[in-house]
Amino acid sequence: MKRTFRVGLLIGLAVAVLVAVAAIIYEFYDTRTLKRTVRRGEVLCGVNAGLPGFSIPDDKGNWTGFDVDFCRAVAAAIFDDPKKIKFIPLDASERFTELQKRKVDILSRNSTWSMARETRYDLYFPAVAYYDGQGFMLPSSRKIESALDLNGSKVCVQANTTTALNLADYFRANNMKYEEMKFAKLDEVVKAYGEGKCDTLTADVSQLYALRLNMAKAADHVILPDVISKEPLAPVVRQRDDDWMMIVKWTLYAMINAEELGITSKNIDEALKSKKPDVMRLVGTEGNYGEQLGLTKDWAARIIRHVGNYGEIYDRNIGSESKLQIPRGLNQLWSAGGIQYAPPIR
Ligand SMILES: N[C@@H](CCC(=O)N[C@@H](CS)C(=O)NCC(=O)O)C(=O)O
Repeated sequence: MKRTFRVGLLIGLAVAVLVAVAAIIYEFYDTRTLKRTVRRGEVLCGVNAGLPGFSIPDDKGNWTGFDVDFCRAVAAAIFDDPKKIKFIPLDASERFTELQKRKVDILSRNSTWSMARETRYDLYFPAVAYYDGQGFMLPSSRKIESALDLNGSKVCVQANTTTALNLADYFRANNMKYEEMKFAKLDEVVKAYGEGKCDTLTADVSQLYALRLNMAKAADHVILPDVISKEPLAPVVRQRDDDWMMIVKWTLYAMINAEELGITSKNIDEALKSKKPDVMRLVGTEGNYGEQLGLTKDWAARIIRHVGNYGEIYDRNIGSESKLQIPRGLNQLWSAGGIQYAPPIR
């Protein structure tokens, strides 16, 4: 009896160990982010550690911002709960490698879509969330009105960004000289500028708005009208992970289509009763588009209810209802003079 018991116990233990090892191996080798995310019960979202309007935590650790809301929308689509999410701050130098190493499921962090970033890191930028461009900020006391008058300037810039690359291109193309004051961390860039160690600070225009907001005397700094580059900011995922890429891409397109159709977080219940074919396809009362994504019929309705349409997210974080007051510009819908354009859901 005793011996049989011991053998049984040993077999039981061996099975338990095997199951545990198999689970670890499975978890490690399973590269399908959707499956891993659903199993884990939350989305791991890589964000900027602190960029007002885009991604910033308050003193209680509650994150807000345009990039933050995009990840919440993905969580809403999957879990019907925008809180099933963990935000992981990543700085400019580590963001792509951390995504590559699967530390996060998605990077939603003012990152410019460029060819080399897709090829070098095996990543994929599914769709443009925010059309930005690079600009210059400087003290208004300098009385400079054009970037072409910046010849001979000391320029503060952050390393490991497209910003540093464009800066070099711009001055070279215009036969101008500059002294690069490059720092690894954004705090250092801002500090150097604040201490007058450089004549101007360069970054994406949206970031200049955010940084100016934090300055002791915001009104003493101007952002020049010149935009010297294309910075299509987009969420980022890993290549060869198509189910996940499709969810990220169509989450953004669902929000843009919702704005175009006039569906908001406030009127979503009426939209669910609508008989308009394009509204019905978006909110899931006709067709099974969500199921084809591996989600439910009401995936887009969940996004709109919990987080809102593209315009709502824009306005409350960076637009007319926010402190930043960034005009919609290129990010207006194509039907209203901008270039935000989502393929149809059909
Ligand atoms: N869009 C550009 C710039 C993005 C970027 O990382 N900008 C810096 C300068 S404002 C930043 O967000 N730094 C914050 C950090 O590294 O934590 C890119 O993708 O390279």
